[in-house]
Amino acid sequence: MKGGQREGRREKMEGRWKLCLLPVILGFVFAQTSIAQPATPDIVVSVKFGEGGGRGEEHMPESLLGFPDSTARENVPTIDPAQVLSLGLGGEIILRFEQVVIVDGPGVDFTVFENAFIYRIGEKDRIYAEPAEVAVSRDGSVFTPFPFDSLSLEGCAGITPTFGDMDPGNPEASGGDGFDLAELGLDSIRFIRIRDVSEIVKGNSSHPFYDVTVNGFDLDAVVGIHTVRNGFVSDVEEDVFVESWPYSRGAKQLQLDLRAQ
Ligand SMILES: [Ca+2]
Ligand SMILES: [Ca+2]
Repeated sequence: MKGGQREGRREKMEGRWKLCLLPVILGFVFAQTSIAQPATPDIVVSVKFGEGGGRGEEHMPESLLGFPDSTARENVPTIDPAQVLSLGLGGEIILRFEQVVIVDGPGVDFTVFENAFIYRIGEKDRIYAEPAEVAVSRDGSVFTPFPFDSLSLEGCAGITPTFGDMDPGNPEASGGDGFDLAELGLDSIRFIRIRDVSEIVKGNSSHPFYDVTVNGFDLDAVVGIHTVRNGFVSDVEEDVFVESWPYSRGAKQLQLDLRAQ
């Protein structure tokens, strides 16, 4: 075999080896960057209560930064103030994921748990819904809302009961309302804003979900399903809220850690 041919064959073999290794390398990178365990938010960035809101305020942020209340069932809503926070009519809350970023994976990327429940009038089952618009953001200032239907409430949070005895990381089983970033064309987000829109139900006695006692969204939990640990998504904007985080798990320590970096 001539030197040139041998050289050519060696390059070809190396090329094949590299091709063989490619899936292994890609698999490793994939395993490193995704998919982390289901994750919950780390920080309540801000809360604005609407009329009738504020119940459970003394238990936040802890009440909102874990998995949903394990005792919640489809006809036994969570009313424990240590588990849910009432936003009130038109109230709003912004949550931040600090340790992970939520990314667009197949299907639902995060689930919002309220205390919607099923009740019976005559022979008919009805859902007691206190709906909210859900919006997401990468940087904490520009939010993109998920569209919703004001009659069917499809696209809102606060319409599907919670199955607290099921895996909160499995949207098929957990209940709650799931949101898919692909619907907005976004690949990753860090902030979730939940804004009560119960007025569209309460203010219209012919609305399919009308109930005179509706008084605003009650947040139990938010769970990120597709998440990536911090540092693996470099293009997510850092925020400007460090100085003003009012409610977070170990807020002070987190600020010190970040400043030290
Ligand atoms: Ca809770
Ligand atoms: Ca998705």
